[in-house]
Amino acid sequence: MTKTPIDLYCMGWQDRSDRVRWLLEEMKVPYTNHFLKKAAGEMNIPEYRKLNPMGRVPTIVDGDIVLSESAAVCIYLADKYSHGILAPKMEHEKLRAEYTKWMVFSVGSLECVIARMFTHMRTPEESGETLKYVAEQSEIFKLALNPILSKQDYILSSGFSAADIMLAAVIPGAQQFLVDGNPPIEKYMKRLMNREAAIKAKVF
Ligand SMILES: N[C@@H](CCC(=O)N[C@@H](CS)C(=O)NCC(=O)O)C(=O)O
Repeated sequence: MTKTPIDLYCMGWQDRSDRVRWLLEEMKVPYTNHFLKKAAGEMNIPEYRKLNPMGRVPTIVDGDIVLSESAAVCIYLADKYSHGILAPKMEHEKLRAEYTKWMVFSVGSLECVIARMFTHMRTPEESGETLKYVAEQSEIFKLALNPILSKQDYILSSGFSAADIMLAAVIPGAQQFLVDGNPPIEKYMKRLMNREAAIKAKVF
């Protein structure tokens, strides 16, 4: 357990810092939120740029460790503080491999498709193309997610892990394509949204 709280730099409760905060709450690791106001230029000040040269959030400071990229932050924190509970250890090779896949999938496959809905919606034509693309990709994501979530409560057979935090924090961005009318993911999301730590972290 840390002696000094981890510093978590974010813009609000529901930016990509949400998953980090949720994980910290699950592990009961003390942390301090630092809310940066983008409009006031607080992500551009040299002190913050030293922590994250891109001026983005989330970034954490944990002693000597300064880390950004939400998936990397969650991998690091779960390995360091969950004692193998929220992140399978390497000695459980198969589980660890699966876990790593889902941690990377959540941002590398899922979130980068969902993010198009924030950046590629400038005209009605572009919006139509983007929504079609996200809908098609969502069908592909369901091929991977649905069979697993139809037979077990969490993405790993071993139970709840940081991979569920990453997935559940990202999935609502494609609510209408992945969740609505799709019982395996609908039930999964309900299960996760009601966790005490998720509520405390104000993820949803
Ligand atoms: N891949 C990064 C994305 C980080 C990111 O783009 N964060 C957004 C907030 S959710 C941000 O800082 N936006 C401010 C900006 O782009 O100026 C992660 O997962 O942490």
